[in-house]
Amino acid sequence: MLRQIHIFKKKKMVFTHTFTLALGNEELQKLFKLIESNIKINIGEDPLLRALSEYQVFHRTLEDFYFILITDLIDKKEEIEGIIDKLINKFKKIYPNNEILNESESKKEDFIDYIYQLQSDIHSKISIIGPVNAGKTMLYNILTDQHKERNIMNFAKSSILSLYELKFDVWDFQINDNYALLWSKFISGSDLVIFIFDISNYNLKILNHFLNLKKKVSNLSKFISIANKTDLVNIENALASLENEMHIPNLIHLSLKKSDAKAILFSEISNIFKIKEKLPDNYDNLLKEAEEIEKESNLGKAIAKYKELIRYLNKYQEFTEISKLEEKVKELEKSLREQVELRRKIELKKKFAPPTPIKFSKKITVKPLSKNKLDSSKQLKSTPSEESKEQTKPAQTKLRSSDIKLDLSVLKKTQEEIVQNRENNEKHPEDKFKSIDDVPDKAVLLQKMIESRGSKLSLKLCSQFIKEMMESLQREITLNDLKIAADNFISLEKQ
Ligand SMILES: Nc1nc2c(ncn2[C@@H]2O[C@H](COP(=O)(O)OP(=O)(O)OP(=O)(O)O)[C@@H](O)[C@H]2O)c(=O)[nH]1
Ligand SMILES: [Mg+2]
Repeated sequence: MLRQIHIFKKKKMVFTHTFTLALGNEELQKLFKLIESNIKINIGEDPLLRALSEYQVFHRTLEDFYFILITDLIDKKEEIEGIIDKLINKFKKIYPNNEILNESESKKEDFIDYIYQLQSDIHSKISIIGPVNAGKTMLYNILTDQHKERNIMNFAKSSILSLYELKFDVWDFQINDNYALLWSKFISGSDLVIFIFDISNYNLKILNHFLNLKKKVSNLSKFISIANKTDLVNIENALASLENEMHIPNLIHLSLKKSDAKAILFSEISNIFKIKEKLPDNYDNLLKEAEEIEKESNLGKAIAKYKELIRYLNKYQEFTEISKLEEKVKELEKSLREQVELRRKIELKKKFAPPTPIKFSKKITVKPLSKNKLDSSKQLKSTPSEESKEQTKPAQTKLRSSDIKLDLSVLKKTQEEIVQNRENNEKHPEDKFKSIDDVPDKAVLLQKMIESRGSKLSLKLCSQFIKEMMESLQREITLNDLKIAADNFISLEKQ
């Protein structure tokens, strides 16, 4: 049975249709990656992929396009190859420009009509087996419309079952013989085998014969067993005594003479094929809800809501809708990241202010540090301002010495890194200048220095920082100050 058709262009899914549920979105993306990395395989069963799931995967490339078909294990390779040929021919006819996404809806409808045609051309087969007089023909009549009934040679009849938008060929055996040799031919190639027997009158040996036949001839087919004519027995007792004798897989019980039989059968068949249900009506409301939240600019909540909808859509394998929402989530996540980044930069800018210890109103000279001379007492000299001299000289001196030590550890480390970088011949934009007087624009240089160290800071923040640094140091900035500032920024960002 043709379950799904997916078309990718480059890495993007440009068309998808699910007749019956098969691969979910994640499996599909994984599968596409595998196919993409192995494009030499043009068509056929890829043993690796086949082992991944209970389906067969067929794929073929056409220029930038990948056509991927998912079918049941029972489907024959030659038949699906024929289907892919037809599909690609139609595709080329409808989309001669090799473009599908921006084309009209009516073209898409034509294409979908055509793939439904292909689905019915495959003639997915349901065969009804069971002992003489079990109720097989009655079941066949309930399931099919018999208008387009055809004879399969002299041993079977076949007619169409329409289930949702899918079509199946149902076969009914015409020979009144439990052991007829033609049973094998009758069963072979079935997508589904329905085994029906009379629960009021059965023979264990004959039941076993049919179960074995199915296993032997068409092991990959799906299977439903029906204990029929429950109107003639006490069903609990009958099932209990059958259970004592043998186990019959996937067993349901009903009476074809009862009015609910048709509904039960349709539901069982839909379930076993995992026929795709239509999206429930409330989907539109759920989507509107998510869009409202997005309008309120509550990005986090909107993302969560859209992701919930994606999970919901996955259940119905509505891939086109899923990709739309995934795009939306990506967009929102990007905006959210930008917001967070902006907030972080603002926070970082606050942290990036000159170290507090050198902020108190003292003049601090930062002398160039050499690798070998990193003694704190020699590196920094602070000259108390007139104002602070008068006020709290002893306390401030005490505070200063410990704070300077703290600062020095940063300076020492940064200085070592600078020397190390030089030794490693790492080129930074500041290397071009001998002194700060040669620098045309300090803010631009600081920005470049930060960039050369692998990060970013806006020009506005750079010039604001230089201004604050000068105010705090109460002197002109040196090249070394800028290096320390840039390195300090990078180390803060890594925290
Ligand atoms: N009481 C009762 N009779 C049923 C039920 N289902 C089928 N029958 C009857 O069982 C008989 C056989 O039904 P068929 O549908 O012809 O059975 P079959 O398996 O096609 O039989 P052959 O083709 O002759 O092997 C008919 O008389 C049906 O009316 C049921 O649920 N309850
Ligand atoms: Mg019959």
